[in-house]
Amino acid sequence: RPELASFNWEDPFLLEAQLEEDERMIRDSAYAYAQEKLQPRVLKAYETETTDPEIFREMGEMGLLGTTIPEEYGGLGGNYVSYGLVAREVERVDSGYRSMMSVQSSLVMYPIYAYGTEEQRQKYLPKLASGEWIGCFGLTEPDAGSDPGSMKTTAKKTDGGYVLNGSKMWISNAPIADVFVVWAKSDAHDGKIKGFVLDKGTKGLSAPKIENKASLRASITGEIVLDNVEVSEEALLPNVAGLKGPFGCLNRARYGIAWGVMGAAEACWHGARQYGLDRKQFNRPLAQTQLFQLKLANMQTEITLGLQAALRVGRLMDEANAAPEMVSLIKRNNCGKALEIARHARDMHGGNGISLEFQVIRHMVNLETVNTYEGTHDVHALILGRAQTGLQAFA
Ligand code: TGC
Ligand code: FAD
Repeated sequence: RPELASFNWEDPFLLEAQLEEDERMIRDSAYAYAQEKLQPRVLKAYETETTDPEIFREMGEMGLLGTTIPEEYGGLGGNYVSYGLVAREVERVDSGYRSMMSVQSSLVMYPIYAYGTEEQRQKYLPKLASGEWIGCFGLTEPDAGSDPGSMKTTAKKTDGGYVLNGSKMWISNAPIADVFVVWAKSDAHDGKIKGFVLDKGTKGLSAPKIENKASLRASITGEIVLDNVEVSEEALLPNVAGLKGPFGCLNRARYGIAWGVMGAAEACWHGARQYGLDRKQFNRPLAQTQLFQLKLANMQTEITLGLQAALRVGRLMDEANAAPEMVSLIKRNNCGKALEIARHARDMHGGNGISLEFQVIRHMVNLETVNTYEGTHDVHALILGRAQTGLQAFA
């Protein structure tokens, strides 16, 4: 009879043992950076709704931007499992910080790398990898959120370039961005959606900040206004057309989110467990009550399953064998479960749970955004519904 293995409550399925040495090293440096540099400033950033651009420089120095981009362009040349592990550690502190990082890596560096010219790669990627430049990704519009195919932003062909008109809404990093990846319908490409890379300071391009967010307050969000913005042919991302351009980026960012939210959920779970051990009511620790333990068991179960699923999809991505629907499944499940876990953790902290000092309400409110952006919980259900019935339920 084999020896009975011991149970590690924090890592029930021994995820740690399923990682390679280099993956653990990248994870460890992300953990150290997030705990030492981000955790001490998150409360103030959240309270005052401010984003410190210096964070991009720090992340760049730590190699946390462009984890999967080849080293020749300043990236780390790591795999998708490493990228997921970084997202988990950063979001263990705050979803807003992970958002800053994943927009830069998956939504700005990736399209320039995958769809851009060699000149565009050389011009933008090293500075984005070092954090010297900050990037943003403009797909959503005031009247085109879940349905980006109905966007109104246009690119009209001129002699030697294009004129862009339109507006984008809810764009992470936009007010402090140096580089804008913007998607528009191009008359020179049969009205198909094309990507453009714009530089800050281009005439007619502005990015006003959206104030008073109750969620994701440590990550700055803005609009992008394009008022007769003239660009040369060099701004066009030539190697993709149609919605599959932005979706190719979203597949990667959504995958990272599936790992990231598990970090936020772990922070809430560990916080609730410790609170229950420390706090006594009715002459015993809260953690000694059946209801409290039931909630902890549910958290442990969902996080363990969610992380294992994210690792599985990461391994398939690294084999170039992951379907977008797999990403929808884990993005939807892990966001929904993390939000539920954060809400329970908030409740388990009682009155203290509404104080920002105890972290859980910040995670809870942040996760409302994460459950909505990059495809809402319900939109991913419709993607999965379509995949198994063959029937399109969007429109
Ligand atoms: P549909 O007909 O399904 O597809 C149109 C074309 O796109 C291709 N495609 C994909 N390609 C690669 N990966 C995917 N995941 C793809 N999904 C679709 C598809 O093959 C087709 O190609 P082609 O060549 O045949 O034209 O398009 P639809 O208009 O019916 O789409 C419906 C729906 C709901 C699936 C889609 O529009 C959707 O996913 N909506 C959600 C929108 C969204 O996720 N927006 C995210 C904005 S960015 C953001 O939120 C960043 S926050 C980041 C942060 O701060 O961390
Ligand atoms: P809507 O599409 O109007 O959806 C509203 C509700 O209707 C949702 O519950 C949705 O599930 C439901 N719904 C929609 N269609 C259907 C349907 N067919 N059937 C059933 N239910 C449906 N976008 C970017 O391009 N770049 C960014 O960097 C970015 N950052 C963001 C940062 C923050 C803080 C936030 C809040 C959003 C960000 N977004 C960004 C936008 C985000 O992707 C959109 O908010 C999201 O895709 C949803 O679009 P919407 O807000 O227009 O909601």
